[in-house]
Amino acid sequence: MIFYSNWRSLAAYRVRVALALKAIPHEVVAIDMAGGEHLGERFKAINPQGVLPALDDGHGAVLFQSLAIVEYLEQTHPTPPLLPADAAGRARVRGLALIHAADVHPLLVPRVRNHLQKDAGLDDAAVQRWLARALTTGLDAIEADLARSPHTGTFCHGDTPTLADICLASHMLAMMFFKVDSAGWPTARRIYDASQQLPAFADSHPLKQPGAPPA
Ligand SMILES: N[C@@H](CCC(=O)N[C@@H](CS)C(=O)NCC(=O)O)C(=O)O
Repeated sequence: MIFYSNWRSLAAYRVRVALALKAIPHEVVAIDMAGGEHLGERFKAINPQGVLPALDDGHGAVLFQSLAIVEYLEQTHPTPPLLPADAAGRARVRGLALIHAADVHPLLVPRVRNHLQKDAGLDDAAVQRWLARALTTGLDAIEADLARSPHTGTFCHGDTPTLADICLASHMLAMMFFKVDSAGWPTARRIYDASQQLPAFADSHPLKQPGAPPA
């Protein structure tokens, strides 16, 4: 497998954690997002959307969209499972994951931030308000469900990590990247801290990847 990644990409992070949890051997190809390599013809021949990540499965399929890739890994490498066995549990885990991956993260990505600054003329403070609002309203919803559900355990759904924990960690890392304090969401914070005790999460941290700045 070839994993097209970038140290800072949160979507790539989600796939990196899934690969690590499932201990799937792969080669990493780092794409220079800051230098615009993802927008060049060579990478667009791999992922026509020009975004990270992408995964070449080594059997003729080139996959894109982090959650689609994680679902592929789940089906091809079912152990350990990242989705619960029951339908309601799977829907809850996917729902929690999608609050971040479908509704919040798309508001934070470089092309949207660039558009807000360069085309819409927002200054740094206004962009920061945009980012903080997206992150905190999303985390409000995640926290409310985590706090009310009897299925919440050490992790978002039970005592083993699922796709929801991968996306929660991605959300909390975005809070850190954009300097939004996460102290007001205690269940989410507790679960994020638990995930960081696992090497698959800790070793996948963006700042631990090749090309990342020292801190
Ligand atoms: N929904 C996509 C998001 C992909 C995405 O936007 N990736 C970001 C990095 S986290 C990217 O490549 N952005 C490039 C840009 O915005 O120019 C996924 O989950 O894979």
